[in-house]
Amino acid sequence: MVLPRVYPILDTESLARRSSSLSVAAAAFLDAGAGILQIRHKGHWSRDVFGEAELVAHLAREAGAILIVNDRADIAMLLGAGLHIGQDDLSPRDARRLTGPDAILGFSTHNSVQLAAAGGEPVNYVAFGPVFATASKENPDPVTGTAELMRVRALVEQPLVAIGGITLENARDTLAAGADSVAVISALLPEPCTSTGLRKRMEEWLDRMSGLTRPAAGET
Ligand code: 3NM
Repeated sequence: MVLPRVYPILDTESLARRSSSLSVAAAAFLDAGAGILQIRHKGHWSRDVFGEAELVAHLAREAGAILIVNDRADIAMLLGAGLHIGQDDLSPRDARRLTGPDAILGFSTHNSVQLAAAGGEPVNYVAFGPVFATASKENPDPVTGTAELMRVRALVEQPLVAIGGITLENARDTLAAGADSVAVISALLPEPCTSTGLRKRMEEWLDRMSGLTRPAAGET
């Protein structure tokens, strides 16, 4: 698959802290032209949260954007979305048994051993991080830095999305280190976190990233 260069993650906790919501942020990001969205909800999947996720799924479908759900194969399947799993979730093989062969499946890795193992798993893309320090994840793994990303990139053939502390300032170096895409939570959330602010922030990211290309293999 070809991953859109900017991979926004709608983290319900980060949004709630800024008095925003999944559907408001999703609408603003899609309006700005986002090609992919991930819903990340670490709390209880109440009916209300699911209802909002259904609205996001509808908006994403209308916009022709990819929707991915973090951790929960059941919710992803109910929404007709792709699934992103971590090292402590179902194994990629077991997740695949649920989602079937056609659903997009992403898999988080945090070091070279996990990344190399992911190369042999039935996943469409791998995530690698945290590349930089992050405040958006509880108990993050050690920061890898871009030099480590560059060193390990060739361990997998799948598209690689870098994650963790990515900002407009360091995204260029991250792509140059071999990432196909950058996954972002906090640097996409303006203060105040209004619908207009969210749309403008996403427009700025898409604009700044559009001119950047990942160097071809061997060119780095
Ligand atoms: N996963 P921000 S880092 C959700 O290392 C997540 O796998 C990570 O948020 C990993 O862009 C992270 O605000 C948080 O740093 C990313």
